[in-house]
Amino acid sequence: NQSSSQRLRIAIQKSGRLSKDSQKLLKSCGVKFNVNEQRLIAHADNMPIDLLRVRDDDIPGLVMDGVVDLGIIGENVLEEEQIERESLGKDAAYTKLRQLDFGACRLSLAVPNEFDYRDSGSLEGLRLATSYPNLLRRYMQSKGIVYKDCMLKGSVEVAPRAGLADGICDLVSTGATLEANGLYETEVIFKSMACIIQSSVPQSDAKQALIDKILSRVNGVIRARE
Ligand code: PRT
Ligand code: ZN
Repeated sequence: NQSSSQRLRIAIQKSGRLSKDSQKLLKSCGVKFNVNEQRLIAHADNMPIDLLRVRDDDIPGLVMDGVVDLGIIGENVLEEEQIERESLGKDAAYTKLRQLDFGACRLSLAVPNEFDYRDSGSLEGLRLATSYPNLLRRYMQSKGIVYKDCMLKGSVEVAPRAGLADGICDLVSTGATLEANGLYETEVIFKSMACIIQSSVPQSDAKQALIDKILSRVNGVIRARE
């Protein structure tokens, strides 16, 4: 059919925190390509590989639906999409080939500096702003804490000051954003790195051989950088 390709399809973030490192990794593996900022697809010159440049949020679903063969994505976004799909009874299968050496961050609970926080029980009945409602729900359920959601795709860190929420659950790397917004981190609920994942759809021998070659080169590149 038209949408299944002989060429290996790899989804990477178009622009954002993972895009440069994703491109650099593939180039270090010997995949030669030039990205045109206007274009969705970049064709490799020296291997039967097409790069699909998309929003990071779309990558797990593209892999789980078998639309692309491989994806490079943050474990936070991957896990969030997996829980979401499982709760809707949608296909959520994939294989994690390996964790990568970039994209480190953590999903944490944070509250205003003046909040008297003892443990996660201090959040009982309160409202929490987040872009990761599924990861937050799984964590709070494991602690037996009932809370209220405030779903925000952006500006999560300003929600308490704006009176929209009592606390937040957001990604943190240096902690500078929390500090700038008068918040402090109370609990890490998920630690994340970028990873490379493969679709669970069976591959032709030729495509699987190419995936194995890419993966062994990724292993070599990361070992050399350690
Ligand atoms: O446009 P698109 O949807 O593709 O991109 P996006 O805006 O959704 O994602 P992007 O590019 O911001 O992040 C992509 C991925 O990078 C995330 O899903 C994480 O896996 C990873 N990552 C690593 C981070 C951070 N570090 C990070 N610090 N993603 C976001 N942040 C943000 C965080 O949300 C907060 O606003 O940076 C701020 C906190 O940083 P510090 O250093 O101040 O603590
Ligand atoms: Zn995104």
